[in-house]
Order: sequence, then structure tokens, then C-alpha cells
Amino acid sequence: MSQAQEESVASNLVSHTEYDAVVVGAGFAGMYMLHRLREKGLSARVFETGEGVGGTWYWNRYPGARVDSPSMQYSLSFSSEMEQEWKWSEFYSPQADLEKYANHVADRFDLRRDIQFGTRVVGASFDDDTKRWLIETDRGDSVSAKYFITAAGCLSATNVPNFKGIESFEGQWYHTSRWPAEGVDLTGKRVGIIGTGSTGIQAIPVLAEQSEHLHVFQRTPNYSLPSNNTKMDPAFEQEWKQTYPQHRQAARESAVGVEIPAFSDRSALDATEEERQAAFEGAWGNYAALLATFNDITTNPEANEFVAEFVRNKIRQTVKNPEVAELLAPKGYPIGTKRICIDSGYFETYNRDNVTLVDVKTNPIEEITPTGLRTTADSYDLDVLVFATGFDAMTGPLFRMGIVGKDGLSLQDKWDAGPRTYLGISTVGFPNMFMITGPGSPSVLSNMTTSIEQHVDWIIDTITYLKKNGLENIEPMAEAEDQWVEHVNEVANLTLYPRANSWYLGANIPGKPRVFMPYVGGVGNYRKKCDEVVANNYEGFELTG
Ligand code: NA7
Repeated sequence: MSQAQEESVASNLVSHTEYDAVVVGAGFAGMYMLHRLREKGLSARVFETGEGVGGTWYWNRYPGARVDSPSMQYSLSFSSEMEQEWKWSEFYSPQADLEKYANHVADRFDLRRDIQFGTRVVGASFDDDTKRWLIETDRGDSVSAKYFITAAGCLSATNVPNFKGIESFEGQWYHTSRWPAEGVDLTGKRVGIIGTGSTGIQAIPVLAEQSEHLHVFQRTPNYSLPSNNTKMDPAFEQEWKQTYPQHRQAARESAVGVEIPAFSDRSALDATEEERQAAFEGAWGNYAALLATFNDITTNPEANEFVAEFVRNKIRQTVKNPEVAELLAPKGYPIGTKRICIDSGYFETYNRDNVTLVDVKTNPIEEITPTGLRTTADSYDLDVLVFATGFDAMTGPLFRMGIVGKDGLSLQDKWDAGPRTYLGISTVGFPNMFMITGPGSPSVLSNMTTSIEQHVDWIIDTITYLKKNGLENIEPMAEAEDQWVEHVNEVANLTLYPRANSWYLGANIPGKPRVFMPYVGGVGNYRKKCDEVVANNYEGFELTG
């Protein structure tokens, strides 16, 4: 931090101040939450670890970082003026455009004056006597709030695996989501990247261009489709803007928070091989369309395998070296059960002379050495090591805040066997705490901006209801929570999702309970359920005065 920034943070520090609400995080969720709280005349403080707004798009500056939902839809809808005025430059926005947009939102709605940057929440506990939340930060703040609202993102707690010898590495190493804002000069460098999830798949083509040689250490190959990203077509943009309200409504009622093609009503097993190939070819480049080509691809392993093999064949056609192609072809888990990636020239990158794929499933990484990395089969000399190793998803950001509810029960202890929530927004024992896109809500299985707005609006309506009715506290009831948890598991088990070792299940973090965390029942259905709860006088919640 510069001296000027230090001074600005210092002058912004608060002590023992009381707010109506404290919000953690200044990404899209935290910013929109703040805007709505202010609109209702409530006092609010936002604490943000970063030095700027944007959340995911502030932190994930790695080369090639890009959103995988269309820009016209991955944006906030609450201000039609902003929606009309803002111009996206590409169909899928790169990180820089999204960060610019986040800054625009902050400026346009004058949000910065209530956001304290460079500040991490390290403790939040519910005081049983005053019925208020006490929040503490790493900069010495101690404030209280009636409502404690987490907007810290689902993928913000980085995961750097505990590799033996990492501290001995004499080169530079970076986690992709902590990439330096000033960039990294990789000219003439021998670079190694560990991880081939969405992040690795986006970064690898760019790192290959920038470095002298790139070693890709792959444990599990991923299904990826070409994004066919383009500059924004003005006619498309215009047409979209003319009918924005209808598009937004369709997204809100959809399965995943973006408009996707309707599912076919036909089983893949009833089609001929030619019909299947034609359907898959027609949907190539659009993963939602690909999964919708037949009605049983996400639920029937046999139907799923047809698409999986189609994608593997595309990889085999693209990658010239058949051994490398086979290593890159995902096997052993259904397509769509881990996040399907969309890429810009990912598989083509393996045809370059300066790129080497290393299979660390067969020969795992044994240790990081001072000069590089050693697997059970070989040693690699590296100047720079890039960890595209993902996140402690969904629960990680919440646990890192040190949240303690009624009777001294910590959230971590309560969720020892996996997250338990009512509607993914609240949890028993933590009154007046709301989790924006928490576990048990569509969250990461949806377009985040759609789900964020739905949660924020629901929270604001709830707070308004409480005030209007002279009520002080809201907390879910144990029975309602049990039923919701059961329902979340039940719908997940109707799909093929549990068959992959994904971060949706916590499978990427050693020791994390294997529980499917997001709600797969669909954004539209979920919204209806939340609205019904309100219509039935907050069914499943206990409201006290
Ligand atoms: P992901 O999808 O969790 O990918 C992490 C990658 O790192 C994945 O290929 C992992 O292999 C690999 N990994 C993790 N630990 C290790 C170790 N110890 N050794 C070797 N390889 C390892 O994270 P991303 O950042 O790519 O994407 C997260 C989400 O961000 C994405 O889904 C989008 O929603 C946006 P594994 O598969 O575990 O074998």
C-alpha cells in the first residue's frame, strides 16, 4: 500500500461505531447491498480486504481472465439507465472491463464513502444480550450492527496445496487469483503452471505466448469448448438493449440465471448416431445448448457419454500429438459435473513447440525444489510457478471470517459435517445474519449477477418487513433448515453432479466434508420458493420482537 493509501485507510478507520448493517465484501453483491441499504435510510459499513471494488474481478487478474457468461447478461439489472448507458466491448468480458464496470458502479452510486478498503473481517459474533453483531477487523476496528451480511463471494478463499518444499523455491510463484496488478514479465522465463480448471484453461494459451517455455502440470483434464468470443456486435447490443426487461425477466425465471436454449424433450438414447452428432455439432461452442440437446444428458450416464465422447473427439481432432490428445481428453467423470470451461485456443496451445504437458495424475508432484518441481518420474527447472489450483469454495470465505452465533457456537463447528442453511441465505443459531449466494442457494450454478440481485432484494424486503412490523430478529427454524438441506441433497442426487470430484462437493480440499453445496433445483424455481416463504409470512423463520 502507498503512504497516501495508508493515510486514507487510517483516516477511514472507525472504532466502536454502531450500524444498522455491516456488509463483508465490495464485489457486485456488497456494492448492490450497500446501495439498497442506503436507499432504505439504513446506516451501513462495508469492509473489503482489497484496495478496490470488484471482488472476483479485482483479484483475478491473471492473463486471460474472462467471464464465461455473456456480458449483456453478466451485469447488474437494477438501474435501467446504467444498463442502457454501459457499453461492453466484447461478448465475454475480460477481467479489465469487469473491473472498470465495478468501479463505474461504485462511482455512479457514490458507494466508496461507506466502504473501508484494505480491511479484513477477522471476527463476527452475535451478542446474546444486546442481540447485535460485533464485528472486528485486522485493522483494529470493532463495530456493532443489527444485521450482519456476508458478500464475500463463493470463490475468494484461495487454495494453495500444501506442497512439500514450497518455501524453498528460489523463483517467483503466484496464485492466479492474487496475480500482481502490474503484471508479471515472463519474457525468456521457464514457467510451470499447476491446474487445468477454468482458470488454468484461460491462462495457459496466454502464458504460452508470453513465456519461453511452459510446462502444464495436469492432474485431471477438463471438458472445454471454444468460446468463439468476439467484439461486441453493435446490432446485437442494440437489439438486446431494446428488450432488456424481457431478457432480464427470462433470466430470472430460467434454470441458471441466463437465457439458455430450451431442453429437448427427446432422450439421446432414442436418437440415431447421425442425429446425435448433428445435434451436438449444432450446439458446439455453447455448453448450455450442448447439454440441452437431449433431455437426459445431465441425468443419464449413458446419454451423457455420447456428448463426452463427442468432446473428446474434438480434442483428438485439434491436438496433433495423439498421446498428448489422449491425456487431454477427460475420462472417468460425466461432462457437466465439473464446471464446463470455455476457452480461447486452449487445446491448440498444445501444438506449440514451447508447451509441454506433464501428467501428474500418473506421476504426482512430490515436491517443489529450489530450482523447480519434482514429480515421481522427473524433475523440471522453472523460473516461475503458477498455481491455478482453485479455491476453498463457498464455505472457505465464511469460515475465514471467524463467525460465532448464539451461545458461542462457531459457524465452523456448526457446519463441521457440511453447510446447513435455510434457503442458502440464513442458518439456525445465527440470527439476523444473511449470506448472499450462500451454500444451499443456486449461487455458483447460476449467473452470479442474477442470483446476487435476487438475494439482495430479498434481504432488503425482509429487513423492511421486520422494521415495519416492529420485529427485531429473524432466524430460521431447525425443521425448515433440515428440510431444505434434505431437498438440496435430494435434487443434487437426481443429477450426475455427485459423480465428479469437484469443488462443488468440497472434493478439492483435503479433509473437507463431501457435500454438494450449491442448489441445483434452478434459479427460477428457487426464486419462487423464496417468494412463497415471504407470502406465507416468512414460513420456516422465527421472527421475534
Ligand atoms: P478449479 O476448477 O478448482 O481447478 C483447480 C485445478 O488445480 C484443477 O485442475 C486441480 O486438479 C488442480 N489441482 C489442485 N490441487 C492440485 C494438486 N495438489 N496437484 C495437482 N493439481 C492440483 O479452480 P479454477 O480456479 O480453475 O476454477 C474455479 C472456478 O472459477 C471455476 O469453476 C469457474 O466457476 C470460475 P483436480 O481437478 O483437483 O485433479
